[in-house]
Order: sequence, then structure tokens, then C-alpha cells
Amino acid sequence: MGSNTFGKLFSVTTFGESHGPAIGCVIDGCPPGLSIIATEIEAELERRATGRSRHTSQRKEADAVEILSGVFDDVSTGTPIALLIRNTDARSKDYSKIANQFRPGHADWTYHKKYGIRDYRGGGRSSARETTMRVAAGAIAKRYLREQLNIEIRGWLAQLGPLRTDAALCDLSIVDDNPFFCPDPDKVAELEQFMDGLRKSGDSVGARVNVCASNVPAGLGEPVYGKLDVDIAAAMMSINAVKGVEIGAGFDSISQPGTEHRDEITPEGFLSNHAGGILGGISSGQNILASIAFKPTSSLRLPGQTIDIEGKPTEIITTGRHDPCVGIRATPIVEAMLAMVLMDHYLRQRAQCGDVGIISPIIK
Ligand code: EPS
Repeated sequence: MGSNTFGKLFSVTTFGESHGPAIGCVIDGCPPGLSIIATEIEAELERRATGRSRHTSQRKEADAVEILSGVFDDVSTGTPIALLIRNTDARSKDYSKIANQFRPGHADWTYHKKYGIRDYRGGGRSSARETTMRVAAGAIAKRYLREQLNIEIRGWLAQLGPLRTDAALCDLSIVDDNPFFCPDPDKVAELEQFMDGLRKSGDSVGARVNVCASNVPAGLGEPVYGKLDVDIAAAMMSINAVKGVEIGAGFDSISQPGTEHRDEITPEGFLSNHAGGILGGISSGQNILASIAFKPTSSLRLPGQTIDIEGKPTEIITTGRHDPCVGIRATPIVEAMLAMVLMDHYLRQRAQCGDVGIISPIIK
């Protein structure tokens, strides 16, 4: 009945709670011979970590990766890879005041309704801390895709609250140079100012993160229930706080005429990419494009109405070290989820069709 495993051939099971002793994952199905080094995984984890700037939670976790199995002499052996990260900076007393209350907009309520019991410390399993293991497993998938197919996966912050980053000005090479993963250098000061004001106000805000995978071969994806876009959407929706996923033109497709939406084909390649690189659930050889909406976080110090576990009305105030915008550090998570989906589908494609089925991306 549990649902903590993701992927069919590159299969990742995560475990652990935010305030438990550790979080971890078991990766089954990774091909042998892939270089796996803890410091390389940690470099990806550092991009996602809390406390990198004043705009995120100030919890300071070392996120040191212990490789427990599946790797010998820094190389995968084909056996299950187990990764463990010990939690070192949880402050559970921050949660004692709300142990018997439900944060409006949070999984507190539904976990309690479903299981009749919940680990209230840091939201337990529903905490964004779980995404650490997605990024760790995603680092392995990213390396595999880069080595085998030269696939590059890059995400960026496309919008934070009302502030949009101008797509025309996007320079993905600078995305890692600022704490927002913003591709527009002129926008960073405005984002800083907006976040400083928001933090002072005590409120939170949502964000949009876009992601692009380049050099993806045509042929990945299994109609009809294992379509590539089905699995990308499911992967993204499984990230904490995600409320929407668009592929390619997404909801803009509603108002586009067919003559505009169709991506015309010439011997030199497609003339546009409204499909987001996926046709009929199968990669077309174009870049894969997805856009993900994150809701505002629900741990707020501003008082709100709620009920306690006896159903009595009460007021809630959440104190502690929280993210006013979880989308700020979501870019590496989105990249990791896309990497895992693509690696899983590449292994599935090879298993069913062999290498003949993979057509190199002659057209973009
Ligand atoms: C989180 C709340 C904060 C964040 C945490 C996610 O944790 P806590 O208040 O329990 O210390 O710091 O993020 C992480 C620890 C992390 O590594 O991402 C939440 O409610 O989701």
C-alpha cells in the first residue's frame, strides 16, 4: 500500500522524516560501471540546501552522504545503492506549540485524517526535507544521462510571486550564481528586495520553476499509460507544494490556433516547440520543456484560524525556521525529478526496443 518508490527500471525508494535520525534512499536498477562519488552528490545537495541565503529556512544541515551499498571503488556495481544522510540540526521544540493543531494549507490535516497519527515534528514525512534524497538520486541519473547521451538538464526560476524573469533575457549559465536560480541578472536585486519585504511581513509566496532537457533522443515514453509526459507530470506533482505542471505550451495551448500550436517540420528540424519535446507521449528529439507551479508555504507566523485535534476552533501561529518561498530552492529538485524520469525511460526503451529504437536527435 505504501507509495515511496518511484520509477520502474531506475527505481528509487526514499525513507525518513525531517526530525528523525536520518533520511535515505535505495536506488535499484542503476547500471554497473557508473562513477558514483559522495562529494559529487553533495555538490548537488548544496544547491538545494537550506541556509544558503537569508531568503530560505535557516536550518543548517551538513547533508553529508554516506554510501552504504552498491558502490565499490567509486563505481556502481549493479546492486542496490543505499544512501544515508543523518539529520543534525532539527529543532523539534519549535513544533511543540502546534502539536495538536493543523496548519491551514498544510498536510498536517490530511496525514491526521488518513493515518490517525502523525509525526508533528517538522511535518515528519511531509517535510520538504524528503526532497534531499530526490536530489541525491537525481545526481546519479544526471551523471548517467550526461555520460551516455550527452543530455543536459537545466532549471531556472521563471517567476516568484508577481515578479517574472524575462525569458528573452535568460542566461542559464548564471543560474547558479545567485540564491534564486534566476537566469536574469538584472532581476536579482528586485527579487532580494521583494523577499526582504515579504520576510518582514511574515507572509509567504509561490513560484514558477521551468526546466529544459537538451539532447534527449527521440523514442522515450510508453503509450498509453506510461507516456513520458504522464511520468514527468507525476514526478513533478510528487514534489512538496507543487500545484501545477505544464509541458511545452501547457495551458496556453487552449487559446492557440492549431496552425500556431503545431510544430511544423522541415528537413532541418521543427520550426517551433509548443509540444515541449513530446508527441503522443514519446520524446520527439526536441528539447523537453516543463513548467512547475509551487504554492506559497503554509508555516506562517501570521495568526490564522484552525481547529485542534478535538475539533475545537483555535488560532494558529507557526514559529521556527521556515521558507517564505519553497520555490526558491526547488530548481535542483525539479532537475532531479526530470533526470530520474528520463533515465528510467531510457532504460525501459533499451529493454524493449534495444539500441535500434533510439534515434539520435538529428532535429532540434
Ligand atoms: C520544512 C521546514 C523547515 C525547513 C525544512 C522544510 O524545517 P524545520 O522547521 O522542521 O527545521 O528547514 O527544510 C529542510 C530541512 C531541508 O533540508 O529542505 C518543511 O516544513 O517542509
